[in-house]
Amino acid sequence: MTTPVALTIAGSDPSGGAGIQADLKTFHRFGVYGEAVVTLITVQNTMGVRRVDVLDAGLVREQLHAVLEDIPPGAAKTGALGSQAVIDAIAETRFECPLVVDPVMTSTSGAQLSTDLGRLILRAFLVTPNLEEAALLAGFPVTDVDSMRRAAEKIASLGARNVLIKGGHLEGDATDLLFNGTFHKFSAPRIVTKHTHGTGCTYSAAITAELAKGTELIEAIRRAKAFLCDAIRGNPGLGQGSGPLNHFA
Ligand code: PXL
Repeated sequence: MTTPVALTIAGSDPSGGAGIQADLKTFHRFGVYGEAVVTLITVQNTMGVRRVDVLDAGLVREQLHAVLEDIPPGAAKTGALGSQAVIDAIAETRFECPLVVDPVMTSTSGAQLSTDLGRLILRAFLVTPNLEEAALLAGFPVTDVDSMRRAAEKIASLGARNVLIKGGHLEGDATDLLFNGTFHKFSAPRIVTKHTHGTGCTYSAAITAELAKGTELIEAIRRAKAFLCDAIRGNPGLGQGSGPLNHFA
């Protein structure tokens, strides 16, 4: 058995709860060797994002090529990308593995973290928007399960092979909807806590880790969601704001 490898292409969160830090911790938790190409550096803590510096697209491209030519991953994911030039650099790269696009557009505190993701969605094996991101991609409000269905079909029509809309912000159970030609629902009881920093990153990283191990998509999502619930429930209560999850749950 060779060691499974996953790659994240995302921004740095120095507080360790989101971005590449969350992704690497999650890969490790799933027994997957993690690689990380940095796209931008944030200055932030659990109380908010204070600054975002996007790296030069050429520097991102060189990191990506260095990694891909030497230790090719079994699955890759993108997070915050920061500029159209960075998005283009990734879209122009040939991936020999499934690419999960987490269409991070703004941070919870409102900082702009990516722009137009169209070219990348065309390349995506899976896109994982939350309700707000699904609305931006689909072009209409996404506020209930019916509009989640319509948005998932619309985003699939933009070229994504599979679309997982995360309904965690709806009332009631946390229900996510996968569209891969047919619809599949993934539900879990809502956990009430303010400590949800990095939930989206952690979820898509867990799915990517399972894909890197060769797990088929529906089972990968099922395992990732079970882990996410444990990670939220077991949050260490760190920080003065919206704190991180327990990535080692
Ligand atoms: O969770 C979205 C996200 C992704 N990547 C980075 C972030 C955030 C939110 O704060 O800082 C680097």
